[in-house]
Amino acid sequence: MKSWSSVLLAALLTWILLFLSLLCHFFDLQSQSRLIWSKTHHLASVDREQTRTSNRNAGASEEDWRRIRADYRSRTKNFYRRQSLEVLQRLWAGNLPVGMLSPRLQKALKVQLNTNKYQVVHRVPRGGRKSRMDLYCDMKRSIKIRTVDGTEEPFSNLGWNHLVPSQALKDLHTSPYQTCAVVMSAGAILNSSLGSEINSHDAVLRFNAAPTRGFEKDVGSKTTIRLINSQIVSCPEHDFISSSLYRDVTLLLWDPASYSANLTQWFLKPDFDLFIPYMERRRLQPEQPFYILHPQTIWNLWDLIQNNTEDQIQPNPPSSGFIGIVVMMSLCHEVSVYEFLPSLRHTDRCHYHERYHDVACTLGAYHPLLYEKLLVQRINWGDQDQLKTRGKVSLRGFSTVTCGT
Ligand code: NCC
Repeated sequence: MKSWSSVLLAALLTWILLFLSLLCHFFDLQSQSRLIWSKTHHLASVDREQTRTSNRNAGASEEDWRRIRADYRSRTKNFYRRQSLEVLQRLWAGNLPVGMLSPRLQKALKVQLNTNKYQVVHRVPRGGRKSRMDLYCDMKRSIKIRTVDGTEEPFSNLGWNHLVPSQALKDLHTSPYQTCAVVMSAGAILNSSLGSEINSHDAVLRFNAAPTRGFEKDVGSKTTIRLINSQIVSCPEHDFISSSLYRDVTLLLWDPASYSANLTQWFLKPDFDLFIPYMERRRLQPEQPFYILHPQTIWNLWDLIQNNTEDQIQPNPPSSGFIGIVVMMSLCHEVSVYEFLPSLRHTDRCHYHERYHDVACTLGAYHPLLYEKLLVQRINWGDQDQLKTRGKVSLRGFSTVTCGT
């Protein structure tokens, strides 16, 4: 009797699951079909145009065919540009409700909202209407850029107070740098000719595996600090040990712990194993300034973004871009940020140094990148023309900001 009722219960559960998955599939198809419809519509119109052009060009020469192909390419590219121009204009103006995004991006953002890998304790979104100056003061008050200094468990027990550089990151340079540049790896920096302007700054921060060789005209050649995520030191394809990208610069490495984890829990279970490569590098090259960001700083920045955003943001760490901007605001008097807020050169090409296209690199899916950008837009002191034509945001360093108590 007991076994019959178990069989019945199992059958009932299977039916419910089947019904639910069909339902999900149906809704998924609906949003997908909207996207597919718009894409098909676009391709059909490109195709119709192409047929018309082909008919017109029957018997065309090889030269004509080259021109036709170039024309086709540019029309396909324009489709992306037209679609994202409105998003871009709203980003420049600091007014971008998530409902504006394409179904594909909205879906990615929602998926990322549903998984809470880092057990982030969600706060109620508080909204984003603080004045620019209040935002600066909020940032200055609440952000602490800390690095692992070997004084806390488990690192104190492992002798890390002798392993980490004896000079703190903020003391590497005797006083704050006057002007600093933060150079995003975005594809849109190609053809910018910003290289010499970037080189003119006292310190330049770059990210991960973004190269300068071969791209000097657009991104410059000076690198003072390289901010790297833990994939760089742990994934063999980045060749961390021998690549010249990671030599002769200050390295700042980060990896997210769970939101409320202590350092021992993080040490035992990092996202990617950063500790062994770090110890090895410190042993082999003790003269290179090399720091690990304290994971509390990462979530400190996440809290700041969430506390100043009306939507609930992805419960994942901020992108290296945002982390790097804030690090430089704590080390410099003035900070110029290039191609974080996309310029008119915007493109769905992910990086300037790779032929890989994905709009999520610019607007985010895993990282709360869109909200980071909206926040940076709100603290920009530069003018709209610099933003649109050069992709340049001008920020003040915290040491230049005077706030009440
Ligand atoms: O791509 P990534 O970032 O190295 O870029 C550095 C920062 O530049 C800003 N960016 C980049 C591209 C773009 N089109 N627009 C932008 O605004 C972002 O702020 C970004 O943070 C990262 O944040 O560390 C990230 O790293 C890569 C990857 O791990 C490294 O490049 C090493 O290969 C991540 N990609 C993957 O994991 C596949 C990316 O999500 C975030």
